[in-house]
Amino acid sequence: MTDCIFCKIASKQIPSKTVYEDDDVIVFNDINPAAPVHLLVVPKEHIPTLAHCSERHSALLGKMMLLAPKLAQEAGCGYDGNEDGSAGNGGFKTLFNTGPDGGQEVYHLHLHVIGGPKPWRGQR
Ligand code: DGP
Repeated sequence: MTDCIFCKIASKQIPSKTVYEDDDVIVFNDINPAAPVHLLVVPKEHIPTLAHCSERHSALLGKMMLLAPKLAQEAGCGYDGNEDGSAGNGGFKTLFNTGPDGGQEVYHLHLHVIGGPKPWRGQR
């Protein structure tokens, strides 16, 4: 979409601090980070919101979610809990804001990956 800021970042018309990219997604640092680590996982396809996703987006959404712990680990805020999930340190939030009441500002689907030592600004 010509007027979409994240489409422009994905097509390199606007620069960003990219930390990961493949054929389907680009991941870059949020311009206004809420925490020491604040990544945005963005599909290259223009999809306005999570509410616009359908069955055909299942693999893409799965890829986005599964990238989160890997990228968090690389960024230094992975979760190192035991096999059963207990007794670990570190960790991160994953967040899709959807629509005005969901706090969405950019209408191109994106997954926030937010982490690092607390306290953070905003705690969102
Ligand atoms: P949301 O409220 O979920 O739509 O979050 C949009 C996020 O996108 C917000 O945290 C700031 C970030 N953002 C907006 N414009 C740009 C930009 O041009 N570059 C980068 N890196 N991030 C942006």
